[in-house]
Amino acid sequence: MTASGIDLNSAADQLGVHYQTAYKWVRSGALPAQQVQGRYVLDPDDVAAFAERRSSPSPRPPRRPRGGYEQLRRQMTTALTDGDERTVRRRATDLIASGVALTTVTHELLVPALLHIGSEWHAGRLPIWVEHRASAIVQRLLGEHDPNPRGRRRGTAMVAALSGDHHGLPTAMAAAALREDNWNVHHLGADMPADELVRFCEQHGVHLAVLTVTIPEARPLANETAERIEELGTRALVGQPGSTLAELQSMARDR
Ligand code: B12
Repeated sequence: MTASGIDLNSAADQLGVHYQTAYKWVRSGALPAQQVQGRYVLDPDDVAAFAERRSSPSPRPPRRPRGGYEQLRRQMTTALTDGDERTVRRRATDLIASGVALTTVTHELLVPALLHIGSEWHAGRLPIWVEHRASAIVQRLLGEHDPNPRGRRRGTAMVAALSGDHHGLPTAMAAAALREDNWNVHHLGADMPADELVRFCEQHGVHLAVLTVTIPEARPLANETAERIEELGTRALVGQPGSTLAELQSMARDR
């Protein structure tokens, strides 16, 4: 510590990094510092502001593939329908590696493909195993790219669908979207008994309960369970088919 500021060693300690890392930030201009008699001196306010910037979640820039999503959407739908897992993985992994958020890949490509497969199955044009195979591919993909962003967590969330609703995939999508938005998430999947869910929230310091609904029969129980969870003082959100992951992220952030 000097009279007018702190030295680089103290700044590195405050930032929780090695001296060399802090030195690199100073050299690159990211961390402001002055040289006084051959030594770096840093303003404590600059160090605190830098620490704040580092700990706050950095939303990914909304990148778009050059040709937009339309063509990719068609390719993804065909690949998922055909069970061509290699193409599905390659397309998704390339996008994610180029900076596109997993939530965007899910919303722009995977959700439309699943909606298409669901309606083709409903119309009798696709057998049920196509739906099962596509679900399994998407499930693996989401697991493989499970987000773990930098920055402080917003709080602890729980995501589940209630007993009778076997659609686990939308719960996995919601869990991934919340993780990508810096929530610590307990993903309990589908077909969860209401009493267990309420008890879980009570015992695990859950700040936000997210109940996914995919079939209309599941809605009354989801609403009733959300009320029970709210009575514990925990916020509860209930989704519905067609509600988006961006809506979920924004509702979750609202206090
Ligand atoms: C895959 C699938 C299955 C798989 C599920 C596998 C799995 N692991 O999830 C299996 C084969 C098990 C299955 C079973 C059945 N299915 Co199904 N299934 C589908 C399919 C193709 C995709 C489901 C999905 O992942 N949806 C997620 C995305 C694609 O859609 P979404 O609903 O908009 O979800 C978003 C929101 O939920 C949001 N979200 C999630 N949580 C939250 C929370 C908040 C707060 C917010 C804001 C947003 C949010 O995130 C999602 C992504 O954006 C749909 C087609 C469809 N239209 O959805 C049919 C569909 C849902 N199934 C249907 C049916 C009928 C069934 C069965 C009854 C079939 C049968 N006779 O056995 C059973 C039901 C079993 C049960 N009791 O639940 C119907 C439902 C019709 C209806 N309105 O009731 C659909 C719509 C197909 C159709 N077109 O007819 N299914």
